[in-house]
Amino acid sequence: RGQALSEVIRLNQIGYYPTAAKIAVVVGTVEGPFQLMTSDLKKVVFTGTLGTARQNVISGKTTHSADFSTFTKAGTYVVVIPGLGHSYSFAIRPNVHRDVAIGALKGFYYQRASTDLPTKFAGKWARPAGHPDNHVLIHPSAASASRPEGTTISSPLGWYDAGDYNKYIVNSGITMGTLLSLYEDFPAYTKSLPGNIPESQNKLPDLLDEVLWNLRWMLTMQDPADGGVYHKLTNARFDGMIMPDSAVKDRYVVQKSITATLDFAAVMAQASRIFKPYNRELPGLADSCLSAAVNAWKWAKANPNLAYNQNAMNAKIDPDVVTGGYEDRDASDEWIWAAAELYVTTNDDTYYTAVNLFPDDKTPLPSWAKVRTLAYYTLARSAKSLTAIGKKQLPLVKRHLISMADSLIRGADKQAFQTVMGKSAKDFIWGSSAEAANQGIALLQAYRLTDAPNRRQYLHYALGNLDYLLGRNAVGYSFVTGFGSKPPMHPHHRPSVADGIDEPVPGLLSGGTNANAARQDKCAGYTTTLADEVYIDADCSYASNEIAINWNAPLVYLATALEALQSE
Ligand code: 9MR
Repeated sequence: RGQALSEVIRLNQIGYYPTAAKIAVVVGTVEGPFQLMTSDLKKVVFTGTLGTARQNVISGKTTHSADFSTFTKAGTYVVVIPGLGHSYSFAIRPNVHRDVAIGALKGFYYQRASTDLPTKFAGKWARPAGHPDNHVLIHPSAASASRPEGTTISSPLGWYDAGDYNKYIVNSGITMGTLLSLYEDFPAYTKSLPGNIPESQNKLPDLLDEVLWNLRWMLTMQDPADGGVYHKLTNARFDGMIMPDSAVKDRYVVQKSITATLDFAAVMAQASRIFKPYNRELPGLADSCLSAAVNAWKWAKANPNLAYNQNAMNAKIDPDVVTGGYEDRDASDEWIWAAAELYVTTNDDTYYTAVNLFPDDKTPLPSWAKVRTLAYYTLARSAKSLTAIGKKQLPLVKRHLISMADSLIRGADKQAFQTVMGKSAKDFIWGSSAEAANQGIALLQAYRLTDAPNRRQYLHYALGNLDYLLGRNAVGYSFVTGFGSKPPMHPHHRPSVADGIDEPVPGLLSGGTNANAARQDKCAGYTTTLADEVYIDADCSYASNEIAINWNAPLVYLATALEALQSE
């Protein structure tokens, strides 16, 4: 029929569940009929009419939706707009996001430090080990009586944070919290997720094996002398675009910080209750995690004002460290998260009452710097096992979850792509893809843990944000490497750039559209300043096209949770 590919038809490039909503969006002023055809363009299987115009409040552009939700037959299809062309092909079938869920989890394997990735598990992205991290220097900022400047510690394993090779405790915090919560929320489904990792044959679920790789590193970042946790393990400056085994500069642990120590306490407390049933496989681990958490909490109480301030540190101390800062002057939310995790794991009310868990009626969307709401997820999820004091305030916790979910879905139907993501230009920050994924998680928490009248809408819009990530968005990319017809091919990710293989390492979520990216990374090639369109698939674009563990984790959560819930 002479139809050409039209990139203005935006949809989930992976596909749709048979019984769920199925929406494509056309950017432009086209009206009239649309068709669903088999992907060979031979047969029309469904005809509909494009929806009424929606106005994109960010760009001013007009969009129309093609809603084929009532069509449920499994197969591979394209959306066709007569006169305009056809979309990328996509599937309608059960389990349609399972490969994305598995792939995004596998993304963590590719980020492993201190180990080679053999072909058996890494395919063509096999590579030798980098960063043994067994002789890590105590940076002068971290020097203490038992660990003076210039001495070394061993701090191997862990995941590389992002496109760079450093390991940051703060960012590991929310990443681990998200993956551990996925396990707590969907244990049965999660146990069935195959990792194809070296540990796949052992008795642990692969998700927990992957988490263990980073947990074991985190444990080494605590100073046994006082319980404080070093803010990060890092080079003094970023490496060039080289492979891990070529990146051999000195590694340091820098000063302890309040945010790193509290995030560590939260993760260790949560890990302790999750690994407890695996004491036979991992003797003593759960106990070690709990004492690590308790010691970190004690250090935090004694050092509440030790924020990490890289410029101030560099002004006083050499060598200067200029890698990722993860600076956060406000630790009030880290206190709340750590207190909640310690309380739930120990049932000790003193943690619950140690800080004001509900300082105001806000429920901030989780990010590396804002972890308060992770506490509410944990309290709501643990409802049945809370002590009296926690049970009493459960209605308040649920009100927080519902008010967040309601404010997320408010007006989403009018949004140009009918997604919660992108209602406002404020969504398009550094790592906006994780905003979309974390909005999805917030909606799923309110869906699962409350009986809100809108809860089915929460589920609907959580799936809508996965559609966003996989292509129904203002730039037409699927933001996950290796998934979809138009994924990032040039992420800011050192192994993907340096390995000589055309395809980037798969299963990694690009940070995505970022209104301020051009000013932040000064990469050449940005063509627009429209907030929802500032994205380039270029490896110099670390502000719009890097990958990071705290972005991948909510993708793993969202894709896995939606798979687990697909029949609801
Ligand atoms: O994700 C971080 C983002 O919120 C910040 O705005 C940005 C600038 O400070 O840093 C991002 O984190 C980067 C980290 O500092 C170093 N590793 C790569 C991370 C992703 O770009």
